[in-house]
Amino acid sequence: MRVILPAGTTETALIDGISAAGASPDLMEHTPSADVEILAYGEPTMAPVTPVSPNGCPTPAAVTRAVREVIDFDVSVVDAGLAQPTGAPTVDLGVEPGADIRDPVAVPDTRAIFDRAHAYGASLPDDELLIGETVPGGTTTALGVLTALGEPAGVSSSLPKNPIERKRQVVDEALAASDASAGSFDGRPLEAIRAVGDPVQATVAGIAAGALESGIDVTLAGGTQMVAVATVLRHAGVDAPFSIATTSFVEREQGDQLGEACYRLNCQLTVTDPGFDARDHVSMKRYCAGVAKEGVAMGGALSLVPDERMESVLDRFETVCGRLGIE
Ligand code: AAM
Repeated sequence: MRVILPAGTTETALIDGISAAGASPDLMEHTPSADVEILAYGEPTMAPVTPVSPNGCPTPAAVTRAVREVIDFDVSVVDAGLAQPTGAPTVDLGVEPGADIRDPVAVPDTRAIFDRAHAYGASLPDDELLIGETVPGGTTTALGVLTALGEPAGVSSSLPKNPIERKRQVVDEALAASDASAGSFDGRPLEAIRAVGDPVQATVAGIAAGALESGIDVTLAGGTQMVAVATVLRHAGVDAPFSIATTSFVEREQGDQLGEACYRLNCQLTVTDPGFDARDHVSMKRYCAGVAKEGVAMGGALSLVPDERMESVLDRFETVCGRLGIE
């Protein structure tokens, strides 16, 4: 099994109060670079920080890494618009950081990114792929693309209390800046990303489309950001079957909306509960309180764990947290 991790940035993350994928706005642009180092090496190497939420909850990369230390899988990181250097090996598809979606153009070269990602996905030798993401602000850009395409699915948040009204306001402004409105990009998914999306969406969608065309089994490992990518794929005319695998934390927040969206998009949904509530561990309690919820392919990685090995993953998560200097 290979996990592909497109990692990138959007200036949308800098909007006040929109994301907890970093301790502060100036640290947020390091989050994806650090996440991929944690996945590759077990701890940050070049990145100056371990990504934590403002209340100290560790990045989902720590969970995905814990799974990897128990059941082992291959990882390929794709630079999908990193704003800071990373010490992890990356695939270079020439992707630049995304602009604030309230600018007239958020991802100038969406079509070229999609095409290069498509060629990469189609070329992979694997039978099965899990494709994840790390892009702070990604649930806001997901709402942008969903709205632009007229898909009513909701979006989650790395914050325990989802700032959904603020996100809607930002998306309304973003659509206005592109002379667009809800649903006006129907059938034109790459133009939707160009206007109000982020470079990670273009990369994930391209890799998935290419891989599916080559007959590879694809699981999109993530929550509502992957619902946005699934919508892009369906609007792009991709009709092959694929799945979404996410965490119980996203499902708890989204309720029936998540399953309904997957049903509309004709994709299978797998939800995994890692059983964090059974442990007396500060970071696990924070996840149970709705901090972070998902990211860095966490839900997809957890879906690979046989029931009898989940306890070992939780033990390992405690070890990874200790290594990162987090409770
Ligand atoms: C990725 N790295 C993270 C993290 N994510 N480190 C700490 N917390 C997270 N939640 P939002 O739109 O609220 O910013 O949520 C999306 C981000 O949260 C993505 O980067 C996702 O991978 C996750």
